[in-house]
Amino acid sequence: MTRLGNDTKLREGVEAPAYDRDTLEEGIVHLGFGAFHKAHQALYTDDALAAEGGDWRIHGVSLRSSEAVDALRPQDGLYTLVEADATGVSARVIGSVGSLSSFAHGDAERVRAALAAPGTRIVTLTVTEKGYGIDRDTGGVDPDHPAIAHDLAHPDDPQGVAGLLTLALRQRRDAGTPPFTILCCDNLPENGALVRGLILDFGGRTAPELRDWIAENVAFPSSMVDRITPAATSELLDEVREMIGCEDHAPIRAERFRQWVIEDRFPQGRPAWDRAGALLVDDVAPYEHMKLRMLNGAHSMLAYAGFVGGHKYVRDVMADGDLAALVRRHLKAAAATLAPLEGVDFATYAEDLAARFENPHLGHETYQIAMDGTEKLPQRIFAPARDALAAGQDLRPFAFATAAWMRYCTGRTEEGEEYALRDPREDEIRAALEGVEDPRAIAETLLDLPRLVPQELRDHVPFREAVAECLSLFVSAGAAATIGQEARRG
Ligand code: CS2
Repeated sequence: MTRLGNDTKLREGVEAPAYDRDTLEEGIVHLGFGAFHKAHQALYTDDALAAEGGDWRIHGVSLRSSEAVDALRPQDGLYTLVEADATGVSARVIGSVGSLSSFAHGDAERVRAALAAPGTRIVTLTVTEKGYGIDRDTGGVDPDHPAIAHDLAHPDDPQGVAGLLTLALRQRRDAGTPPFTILCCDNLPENGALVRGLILDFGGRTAPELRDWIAENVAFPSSMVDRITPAATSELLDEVREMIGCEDHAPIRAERFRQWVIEDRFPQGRPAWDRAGALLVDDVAPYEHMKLRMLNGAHSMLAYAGFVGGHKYVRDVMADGDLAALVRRHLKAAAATLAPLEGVDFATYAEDLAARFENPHLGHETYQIAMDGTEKLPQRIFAPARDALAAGQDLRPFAFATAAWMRYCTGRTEEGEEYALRDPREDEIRAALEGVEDPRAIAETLLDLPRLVPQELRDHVPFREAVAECLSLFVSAGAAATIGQEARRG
């Protein structure tokens, strides 16, 4: 069977790019090319190109692994996006991606050239929370982060996001080329400002005269991104072959729902993302808080409680009545910490989220969401918990979520099987818990890990007590009994 590419004929009914790909140049470099980008920003860009054209095709860059890029190169950048909701699935082929580079596998020069090219007017980023190397306490660089440490020592031969962007901005300034706009698409609060702080600090350390120029000339709009995108599986390849009538080695499957709220600040222009359904606004922060605290907060809670409770997929969690009730409880508690947002009813948003989590056509693994907890919990669980504490609201749902994470951190299933925590601080967590058996002591140890739980929460005895109580029950009675008891508590 032929492989997907410029000249393949697709099965009837499969939507294909509705524009002439060859006539449109590239204008975006995307760092962190992978599943989420393919299911989200590349799709919005595909729709924007169909609506309005423009030289906005994407140069996809994978920073570390080369898998995603290797699979797509022989397909002229074309891949299938399968979209699934409760009513079923449909397939479309996305054409917005043009060139592809694998930074760590021979393409470093190419990536640098693309970042310096005048035609590149936007750099989008999905490098995950841990990819940046931000010290969340200072807002600047974390000098111990491997990529930051490397790039501070070798600013002319960078490997990480901060180093690469700073070098490219320096080259552009020296060449008189206007800077690109940097658009962060990771699940971080006020993500534009966060990345700006990182780059300004990095720039200040490596090229002080550049710092002011960046501060004055580079735009860092924030954005809230949303689309549930499970990691691709090998079954997807078979399914897609059937659906489109040819081989595709790089398909991706996501829920049908999608949302993108973008701060409209693009001095060098942007694709017609608004015509693709994105919401362009002045202030993204309220949307970010809603999504991070409600969707992602509930996701993390259900991932830890679900994983230790033996549920492989999010949809299985939602089929467990007790845990589904706790998901709804969590959504409500998270919503209570939010300032009102015009045009959005948080109760409706919560019900829609529960329905999305129930999606029977999506195999979203709890273990996937459980990854990188120390990078995710601060904005998903601890920030709303701190606000709930300040407002005198119930802290119990946040304490339960924290305890579920701690139970996960013990690294062993109820059947005694060991698993990797898949957290950048995994070694530190394991070392801290070495020989600590008593659940109360485990709770104390993890609550007091440096740079994790905000001081106000650590100082709040009832919060500590609730976490320790939930964790003790997880350890002594097991996940099912703990979840059942917690659900009855309401
Ligand atoms: C999830 C997110 O893996 C995770 O941590 O919570 O990837 C989530 O699926 C997306 O943010 C949905 O937009």
